[in-house]
Amino acid sequence: MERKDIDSLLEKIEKLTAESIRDVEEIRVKFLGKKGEVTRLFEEFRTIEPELKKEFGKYLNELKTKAAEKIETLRENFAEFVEGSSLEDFTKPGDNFELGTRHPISLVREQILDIFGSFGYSVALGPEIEDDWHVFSALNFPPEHPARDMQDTFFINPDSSDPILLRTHTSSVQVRTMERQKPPIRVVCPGRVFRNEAISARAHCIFHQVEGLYIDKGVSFADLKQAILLFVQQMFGAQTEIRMRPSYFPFTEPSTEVDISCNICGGKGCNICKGTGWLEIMGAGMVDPNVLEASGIDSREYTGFAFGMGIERIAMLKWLVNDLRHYFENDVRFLKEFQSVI
Ligand code: 2NL
Repeated sequence: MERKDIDSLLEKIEKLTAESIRDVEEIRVKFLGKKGEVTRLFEEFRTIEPELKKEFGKYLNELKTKAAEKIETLRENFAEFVEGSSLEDFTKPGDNFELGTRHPISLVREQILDIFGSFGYSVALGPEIEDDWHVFSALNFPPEHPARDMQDTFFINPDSSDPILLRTHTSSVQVRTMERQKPPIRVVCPGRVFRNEAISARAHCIFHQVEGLYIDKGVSFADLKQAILLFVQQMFGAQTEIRMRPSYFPFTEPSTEVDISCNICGGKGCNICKGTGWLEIMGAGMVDPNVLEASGIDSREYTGFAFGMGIERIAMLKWLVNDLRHYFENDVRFLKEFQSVI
């Protein structure tokens, strides 16, 4: 072996071109394979005189490195044909792609809106940033009501005499509907609401609500009761019963807290219903005449009912979610639980 053998082989390799990944593979075998030309020189190296070994060894190693680099460069031209490509092998199964899932809050919201939609209610939306009138005053909150306090409500401009705040319920949207539209009114108002609360498994400073409002001549508490019964039977199953307990809200009179029969234990008592057989799901009542009048509706001519529910709570009962924070953390392990629900 002489140096020029190595030089001419290197020159030959440097000039190589390839048309396809198969050419590259052939080149690799031809030069670096077991019986390749570079490999053969390495075998000849054993027979070389000892005093020349050092010099030739270095030279040969350089040849091998350069040849490998050249082949790698050729291969890169076809890189997209090598890895994960169907062009390489048409019989390969297709790539898996993951479908997204709908968030449980969206699923429940759509279901609630669909049910009330089938009763003839339309959907109304409104701003999350509101004024005092639409969130409190028009809803018959007295001036000193604790909800008006900074402790409970997020104010954008705490020092202003004309407060701007984050709505604490979507009733503000219903007030705007009443101001704009003459009865009969049938609306459901979904949306985010904000309360100044410490975050825990049971409370969050942001949550989602659906409120509903029905105003017409002669609307009675019996209508409220029937609307809610039909709603819960579609939402939680036809066997579901309701119970109404007296309650208080500034904007309704009379007011009630609505419970459904516990569909986990069938009413016998379990740890979900804390042994009572009943689960609280919403608040409701007959719209206070002051609220109708504040929005320009004649309370001698019209009556109405309203209700409000937290979507997180409904979703918790439906799917036994035990911590509110799951809804806000977007942990895919939680979200994937709802893949089959869509
Ligand atoms: C609850 C209770 C409720 C309403 C919301 C309402 C709206 C207007 C007039 C009168 Cl414009 N009432 N909304 C009535 C009763 C209860 O919500 O527990 N929500 C999560």
